Amino acid sequence: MFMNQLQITLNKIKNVKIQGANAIALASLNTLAKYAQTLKEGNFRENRVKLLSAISQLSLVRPTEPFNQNLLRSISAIINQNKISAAGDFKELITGRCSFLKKLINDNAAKIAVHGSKLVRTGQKIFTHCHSKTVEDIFIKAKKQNKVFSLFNTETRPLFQGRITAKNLLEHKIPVTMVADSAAEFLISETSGKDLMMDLVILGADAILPDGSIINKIGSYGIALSCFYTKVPLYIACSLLKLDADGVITIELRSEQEIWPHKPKNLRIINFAFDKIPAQFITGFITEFGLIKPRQAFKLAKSHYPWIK
Ligand code: RUB
Repeated sequence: MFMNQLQITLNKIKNVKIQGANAIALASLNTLAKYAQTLKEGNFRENRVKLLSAISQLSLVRPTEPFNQNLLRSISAIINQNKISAAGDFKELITGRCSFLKKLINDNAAKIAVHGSKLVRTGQKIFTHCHSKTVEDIFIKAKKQNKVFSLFNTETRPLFQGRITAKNLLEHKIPVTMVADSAAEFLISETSGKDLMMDLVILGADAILPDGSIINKIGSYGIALSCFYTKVPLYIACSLLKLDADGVITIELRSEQEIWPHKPKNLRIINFAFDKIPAQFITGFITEFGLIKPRQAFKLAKSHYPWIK
């Protein structure tokens, strides 16, 4: 019965109905905690295999998500270290760890919102891309501090996550202007004119690499390049739990159908979900520990979260 619930979450994550690194990690932890409750007394080996298999499926459903993977890996490490046999103990262990990690995610997001809101000033034109809950929380926090600023964002094709950002921020009475993805670099540049040139760009991240570069929604590289060339500050808002300590990241390739459902037969389509922003283009990271330089991220993440692989 609950197998269905696991499958439902996996499908929602795969189909980007649940999207963004934070939401994916929270959905994984909620599902795993509920899944643990369905374990039956008796077969210790089977319970362990079931849990590890659920963790593995949740970890792999979006390959470019070290945040989700780091958190889930910490749970499989605990399962493997403990000599637990009773199903009741498994349930307690998994539920406890999932609650701890969910609290950590939410506490970190709240701290990032506070640190990030300090960068937002009245009168600014600020740009973002895709939908990042972390970035959205910064703008909502700044609005609650009575700062008056204008937000500009992209549609974020092919799945239009930019619409989620626009709708949510409009609900908080923040003025939003949307542009096509291909207009982003122009808008940020001086050529768009004084009234439209951006003052600040804040993006989210799916992964931090050991050299301080990051992985985020496809299109982020061009936006960062434009910021670098035009000298517009670019900040990345993300928890250091997004560190991919190996630095060997797979860029998720998604279905051709997302780009053109009934494409001509011989047309090849490559649908990259993410791209990479080199560290040199990034002004700073907005993290749970405050503003840091990209080169500081790896050491800081390892020292605060030694359990990251
Ligand atoms: C979402 C995306 C977001 C990051 C950060 O991509 O690239 O910027 O995941 O999000 P997708 P958050 O829509 O393909 O999941 O700050 O919410 O963790």
